[in-house]
Amino acid sequence: MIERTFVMLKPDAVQRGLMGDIVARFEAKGYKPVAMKLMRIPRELAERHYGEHKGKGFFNGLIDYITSGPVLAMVWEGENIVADIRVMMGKTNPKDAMPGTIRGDFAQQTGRNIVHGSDSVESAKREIDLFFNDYELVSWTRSVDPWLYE
Ligand code: DAT
Ligand code: MG
Repeated sequence: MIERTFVMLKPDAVQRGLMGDIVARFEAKGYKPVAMKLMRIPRELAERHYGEHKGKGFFNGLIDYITSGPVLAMVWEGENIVADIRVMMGKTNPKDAMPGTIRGDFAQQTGRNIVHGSDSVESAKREIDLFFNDYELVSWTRSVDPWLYE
C-alpha cells in the first residue's frame, strides 16, 4: 500500500546540520517527497501535535525543545512508509536505537532524538493536516517510479 507519513527534523537536527544526511536516506530508499518546509512551531501547534503526551513529566520539556528553533516539517510517500520510516528512525531512546538507524547513528538522548515520524496511518493523516494545507501537498509523477515499484 502506498502511504504518506509526516516526518519532522527537530531543532537539534537543523542546528547540527543533519538535514541533508537524513533527507538523503529517504531519497536513497526511493521515497517521494510530497511537502517540505522550514518553520518555527508555535507553542499551541506543538501542544496539539504532542497532545497524547499531555500530563506526562517530560511534556513541558518536550514542548520547549521542539519550539526552541526551526524544524524541517515534511511529508513523504512510499510503500508501507509509515511503519518502515519508524524502523529507519530507530527506537525513541537513541541508546536503544540500532546502528544504521537515524537515531542510532546521530543521537544519544531521548530528549534530543532529532527526528519525529508518525506512528500509524491515522496519526499521519492527523499530523499532515496539522502542519500542511492541501495546496502544500504536491502530487507528482516521478520518472524512476517504475524502477522502484513493479
Ligand atoms: P516517538 O518520538 O518515538 O514516537 P513518543 O511518541 O513516545 O516517541 O514520544 C514523543 C517524544 O517525546 C519522543 O521523541 C521524545 C519525548 N519522550 C518520550 N518519552 C520520553 C521520556 N520518557 N523522557 C523524555 N522524553 C520523552
Ligand atoms: Mg510518537
